[in-house]
Amino acid sequence: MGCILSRMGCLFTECMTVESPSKLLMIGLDAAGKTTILYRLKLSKTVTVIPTIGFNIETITPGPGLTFDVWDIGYSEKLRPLSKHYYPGTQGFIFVVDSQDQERFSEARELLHDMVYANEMDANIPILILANKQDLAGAHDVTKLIDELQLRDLTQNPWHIQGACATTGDGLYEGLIELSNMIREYKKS
Ligand SMILES: Nc1nc2c(ncn2[C@@H]2O[C@H](COP(=O)(O)OP(=O)(O)OP(=O)(O)O)[C@@H](O)[C@H]2O)c(=O)[nH]1
Ligand SMILES: [Mg+2]
Repeated sequence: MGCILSRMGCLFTECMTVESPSKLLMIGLDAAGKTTILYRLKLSKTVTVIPTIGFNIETITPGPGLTFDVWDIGYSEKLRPLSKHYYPGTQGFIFVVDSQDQERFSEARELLHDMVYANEMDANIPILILANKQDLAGAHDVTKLIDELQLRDLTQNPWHIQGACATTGDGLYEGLIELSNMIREYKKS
């Protein structure tokens, strides 16, 4: 009897242990589309956005079994040195790049690599790179962006690059599935 009660107790505890959502930090240059992505995922529609001062936080559930707390950090030269304060507790990064904005690829690359090699960051945190604005003429595809952003140099962190369009939602779900799989492996390690 005691044994049965004890097993029931264990089952009860398991049922009550709900895994908390993974914290994702979303970073990228201004106008890359971070806030548009956040609200596309949250509300399934395109909202009119203005440049973000500070940050937005939303819990999103893009699919069954997928729940994330997403921190969308507005890009501003003034706020940039503060970014590291958002790192603690982060289990995954989303780096958003405007795939059409060739003139700023080197700036985007610098931001990404600075973030990855920041001392405060765990060396194994998975990164999803969203190659956003694929709907625009002249947008670079993921193969070109792997070179432009020098992703092969990111040898410590697992990463995945996904073409996306925030205004239609194309590619966002697929990217988050990959990120979720990488986070599962990361949590095991
Ligand atoms: N055509 C197109 N436009 C997009 C897409 N994603 C975002 N935009 C537009 O790009 C502009 C900037 O988007 P935001 O979401 O404000 O960019 P952000 O990265 O949050 O910028 P900051 O808050 O300044 O850091 C807006 O006019 C969006 O409508 C996309 O996939 N395709
Ligand atoms: Mg924004």
